[in-house]
Amino acid sequence: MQALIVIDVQNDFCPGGALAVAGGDEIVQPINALMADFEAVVLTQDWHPAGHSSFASHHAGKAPFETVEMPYGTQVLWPDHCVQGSPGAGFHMALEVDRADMIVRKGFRPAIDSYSAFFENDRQTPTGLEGYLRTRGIESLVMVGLATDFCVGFSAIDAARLGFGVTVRRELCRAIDLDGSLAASLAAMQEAGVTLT
Ligand code: VGL
Ligand code: ZN
Repeated sequence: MQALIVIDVQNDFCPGGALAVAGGDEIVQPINALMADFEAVVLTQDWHPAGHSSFASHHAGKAPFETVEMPYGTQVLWPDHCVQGSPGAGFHMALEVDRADMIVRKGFRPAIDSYSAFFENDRQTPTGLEGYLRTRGIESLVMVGLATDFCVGFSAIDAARLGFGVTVRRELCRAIDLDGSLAASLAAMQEAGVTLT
């Protein structure tokens, strides 16, 4: 069984959003078209409380895209984005959300960020997605969405580490590309055994 995992196709990651990824909206229709080819469709939704610790605004003297040391490691600080219940946290209006079997929210704990759909940024706290996929008998995953070098990359690497077969459809992803983060993420995905198309 194969699942399509659609990562964070939300307004704040599309042009006009708080953490806009260039071309983020271009992938929506092709992702919709792909949904019919899969036995399961899962969407992820970045879902932060106001004042989240990954927001630069929460750290005095820090600007977006600077970093800070957290108990779990280095954290990039972001503009406020995907605040629970806000329009920016909503899915892109053209995304066929009704076709999803499952929607996984992540990043809702105030003190820890969560790029991956499987584990928060401590790489230990599970989101529950692994259990959902395994109990449905799903063994292989195709991943698409935003952003290639953060949430897609971390999700793909964790999924490979958990033993799922993982393909990332690069043409159906868009990247933030902060200080070489795209090249680093692609190399790490390849190293983890993720198939990149
Ligand atoms: C993401 C930065 C912060 C992503 C989410 O979806 O890639 N990036 N939160
Ligand atoms: Zn976020």
